[in-house]
Amino acid sequence: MTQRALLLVDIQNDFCAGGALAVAEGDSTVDIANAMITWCKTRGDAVVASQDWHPLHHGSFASQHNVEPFSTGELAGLPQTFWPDHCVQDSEGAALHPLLNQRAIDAVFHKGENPQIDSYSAFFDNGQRQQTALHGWLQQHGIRELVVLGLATDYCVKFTVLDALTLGYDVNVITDGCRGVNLTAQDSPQAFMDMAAAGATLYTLADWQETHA
Ligand code: VGL
Ligand code: ZN
Repeated sequence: MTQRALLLVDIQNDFCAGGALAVAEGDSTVDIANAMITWCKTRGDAVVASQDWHPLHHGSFASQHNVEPFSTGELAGLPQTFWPDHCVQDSEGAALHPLLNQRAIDAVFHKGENPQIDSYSAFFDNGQRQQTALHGWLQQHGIRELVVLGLATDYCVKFTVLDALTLGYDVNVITDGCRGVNLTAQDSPQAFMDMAAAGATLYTLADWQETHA
């Protein structure tokens, strides 16, 4: 059997209720994440997580440009949505959700540390210029298959999944373990379609458990 890892994307306070960039029902990803963690640990799969981890004056923050949050512009020569200040390094908002079973996580990978460029994918920044340590870690552990869930469907989950496919991983997405920002209503359904079209296999938690008994 190929080595597999569960990849938990950005299940952080700022993307959950009361957070700076709260995603509707963001907290509801936690129970699904914990169920998958238990499932994976039982089988000896690795469990890793990404964490959006911005310096105080990150260029993706609307506050840095004196523009309204959720307005659009350019950063590092790329189209950029400017976000409320969120996931500032070492802040409470950047912490992983307190109910997430963090003891089970084997390694955490930070992204978005370079103030000049945003980083949705857990593998690369948005310009594909620099890489996080995630791919190297997975390679070192012989991992070829990923199960992905987390926040947000239409940003970090989507770009993480697309990069993972490009890097050659077999990628499964647990759809009910994801929630989206949905700046427009169709963004999350569209993101799931984009991931599937690129080669990801979509499951609900129940589907996954039934088909992988
Ligand atoms: C994310 C917007 C800005 C995410 C991170 O985790 O999906 N979205 N930073
Ligand atoms: Zn961010």
